[in-house]
Amino acid sequence: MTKRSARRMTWVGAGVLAAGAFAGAVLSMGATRAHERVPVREPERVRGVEVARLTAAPAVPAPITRDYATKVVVNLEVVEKEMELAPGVRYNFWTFGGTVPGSFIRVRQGDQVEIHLTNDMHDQMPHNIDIHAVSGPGGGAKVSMTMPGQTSAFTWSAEHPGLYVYHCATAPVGVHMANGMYGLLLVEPKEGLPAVDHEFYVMQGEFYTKGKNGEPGLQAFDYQKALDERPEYVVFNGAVGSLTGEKALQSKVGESVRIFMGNGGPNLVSSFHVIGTVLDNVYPEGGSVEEHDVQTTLIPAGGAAIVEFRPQVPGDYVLVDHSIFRAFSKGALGMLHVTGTDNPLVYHGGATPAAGK
Ligand SMILES: [Cu+2]
Repeated sequence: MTKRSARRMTWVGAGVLAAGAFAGAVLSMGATRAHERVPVREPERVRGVEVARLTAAPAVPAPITRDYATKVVVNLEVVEKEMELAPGVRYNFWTFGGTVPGSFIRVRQGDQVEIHLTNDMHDQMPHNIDIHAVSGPGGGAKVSMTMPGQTSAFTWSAEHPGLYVYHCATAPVGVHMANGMYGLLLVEPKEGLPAVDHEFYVMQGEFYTKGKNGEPGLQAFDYQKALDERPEYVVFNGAVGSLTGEKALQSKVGESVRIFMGNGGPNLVSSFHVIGTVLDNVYPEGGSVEEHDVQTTLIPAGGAAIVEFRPQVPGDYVLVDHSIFRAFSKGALGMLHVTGTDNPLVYHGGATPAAGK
């Protein structure tokens, strides 16, 4: 088995491994019945407790080094706040943790996750959370309905590894999501993800404003444009320019880069592409199967992908939704600025010196 396929096997997990195997294996207490076509999952015994360290995009919490399951307490606060959507354009965002996208949450497969959702006392609306990694009705939505000034809690077992979207699911759900209420939660496989030099958090979402793209001032939400799926803005990390100029992602030539890429929608799917490189590894839809040598990966609304690559020459690599008018006219554009020495054998301008001789 090659190193790469070995890595894939660990991430694929027992359930898919067993796809062709016979069903009906004997269950040992507390174990997962890996031989079932559809795995029978048993919650793990956990020990200890820790509070999750959350991060705002594009930062990602450090990889988990624990080799056992624990109880993880996640303290997440919903805040309605006015912020900049584009230069000169303001918007009243509804957020998880004060940012769009919401705080990045990182847990380990097997962990018991206790979500404490607080709704800021100055907020106007009730809010809740639906986490796509949760096994249970509504993904936690019903039991986390929280009025302003209140806190709710619920607990779930992180059984499936992968990268998951969470979002508000308070009616009207589309409005809460269109105002920025989404984020990513990573359930690391027990073996952890392979080490890389940089991990970044990027999430796409679109905004439906009364005023046309670029119209300055505080902009109200436009329900009809949302129904028609005609956004004025399609952005990464909550604003036009959130990943350009001084806010560009940074790496060096030869370093490996992993992007946890989500799509909050609420309507559009993303054709995610990095101009100037080929994606070495992609976990499509944030799941357990690994693909290689990918140019553009499709990320559904309410979905995610993990992508990895290693820039070989310096320069600016451009993250886009390759539905390209969104990138160059509506905001779905970010930069990875790569420094280091040129590598003319990989790429250079002009003809090959020996050519034509
Ligand atoms: Cu909400």
